[in-house]
Amino acid sequence: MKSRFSRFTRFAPFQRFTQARRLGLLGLGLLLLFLLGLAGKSLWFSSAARTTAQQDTERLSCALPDVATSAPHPGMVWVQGGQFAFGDTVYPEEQPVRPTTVAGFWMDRTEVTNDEFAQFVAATGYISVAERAVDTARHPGLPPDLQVPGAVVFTPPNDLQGRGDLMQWWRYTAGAQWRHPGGPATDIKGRGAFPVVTVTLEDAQAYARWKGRTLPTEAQWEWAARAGQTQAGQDHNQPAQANTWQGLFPVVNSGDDGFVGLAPVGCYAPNAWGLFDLMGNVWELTADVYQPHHLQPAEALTAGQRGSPAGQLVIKGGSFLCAPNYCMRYRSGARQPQDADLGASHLGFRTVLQAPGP
Ligand SMILES: [Ca+2]
Repeated sequence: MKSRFSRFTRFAPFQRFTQARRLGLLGLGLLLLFLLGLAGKSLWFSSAARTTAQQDTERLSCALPDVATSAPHPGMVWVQGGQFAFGDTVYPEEQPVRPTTVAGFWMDRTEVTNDEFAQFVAATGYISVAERAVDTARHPGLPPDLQVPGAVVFTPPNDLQGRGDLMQWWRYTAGAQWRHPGGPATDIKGRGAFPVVTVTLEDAQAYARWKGRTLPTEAQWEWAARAGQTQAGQDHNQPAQANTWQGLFPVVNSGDDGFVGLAPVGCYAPNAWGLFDLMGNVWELTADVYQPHHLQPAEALTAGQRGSPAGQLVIKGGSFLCAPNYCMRYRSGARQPQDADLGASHLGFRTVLQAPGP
């Protein structure tokens, strides 16, 4: 199928999720899928009904610790510098693991929320990438339906034909943008505390500049998520304190962690350094251009150094869609490429600030 995705290999790296085969999980997943098929669609309807019920009662905000207004940078956490083993060994792109040193920096304690992004838009009149006509000069030959403004939206499949074709659950949706993250029929009313999604690199950088900040590098993000652990490996299990997917992706999500879809920021316990939701909820943009392996940090190019917000970036942390049977990327060392100018309903960001520590 010719699409914006296949033409630009968009989301093609998702195919690598099947490398879970190495871990013996794929066979187990297929067996479960077969058993689910035997159980018929009643299971699916049951899941859908549960989803609806949970959405009716979902929390729209979670209490965060008070921000000390006397603090140098309210809402940000000081991340001390240190040296750590950058990378992991679960998927090939996380390797090689390299000793890496990161200087101290400030980091948003949560993902940037709809309310925060709305303040930025109100102050600047900013129009996000998903609201603009697609740059066909950058993407020549796109079919007309992919030239309209929009973003990629997760849509649970009604009829799953294996998991080889991720287009079964990702749809380019005209009119999807940060105010309508699921498409024109959706909105963010009452969801100001949810992470802003469908934002691109350009959007995130514009917000960060407005705040006098930047996006984290991959090494900064991973070090912050490690929270003092110098080696990967302590966080290989599906985290209890994160919004991920419980069940068989992409058809059954029990929502045992309290949320089937996105969660407001700060609903789970922070890590040891006071940072919320680094794992799960939404993938987070970094400033680093994606390479399919770990370069030395000195070799890494940021999008700014690259000179244009094109190509693919490293995103980190996994999302509410990460499940053990499909995407074990709710780990500090996990990484994934993301088209820099394509928003998605599971993609957000947070900012960092280079400034003296407390
Ligand atoms: Ca969840």
